[in-house]
Amino acid sequence: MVVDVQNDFCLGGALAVKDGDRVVSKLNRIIEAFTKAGLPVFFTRDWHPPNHISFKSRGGIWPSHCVQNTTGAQFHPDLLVPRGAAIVNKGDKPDLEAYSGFQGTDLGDRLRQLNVGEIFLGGLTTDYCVRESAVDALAMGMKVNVLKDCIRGVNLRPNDSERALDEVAAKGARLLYSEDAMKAVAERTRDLRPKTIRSRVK
Ligand code: VGL
Ligand code: ZN
Repeated sequence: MVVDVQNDFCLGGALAVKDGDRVVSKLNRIIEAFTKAGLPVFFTRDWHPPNHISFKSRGGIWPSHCVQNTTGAQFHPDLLVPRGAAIVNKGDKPDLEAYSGFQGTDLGDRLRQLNVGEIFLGGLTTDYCVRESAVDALAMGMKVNVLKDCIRGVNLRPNDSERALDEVAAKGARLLYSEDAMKAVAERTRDLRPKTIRSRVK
């Protein structure tokens, strides 16, 4: 699950987080590995109407960001979004804040339909959408892995990201580096690959 890797959360964006862009190349490697292994990858998008309740113009805490169909709402130009990838829009109701990719979307249903019992999570932002998505996935009973080198936070208060990770870990999420996630996924998909391909890989 790739959370909100959108221009507005990256350098020069309306709600740029420090080093937001730096998650892109690492996420691309894992997106490619999952795609090659035939594993589903979901991309969430913060997708606000121009009058969204979270904006300062309406008394919220954020500058206007990720407004539907603007450049700021587009995925980072270097993010690898495979053709036909599953994209989930959230926060698209004017009067509802929705940080989690599960809130007000069909993501939970889609994962259940695919029999997904475990997710690997990265993207932006650690202290809001990544945190809340992880919490909701845990509440659904899924095993949750947070890719700790593939996330960056807003940090309105200096330690918000750290606290967010402590919170999700306390609730049962595993925090791991993307390298180790790639190894774990390779291990577990090896036996699923057709024999002809397996022998070629050696
Ligand atoms: C987010 C702040 C405001 C996020 C969304 O994607 O984490 N953060 N809206
Ligand atoms: Zn937002």
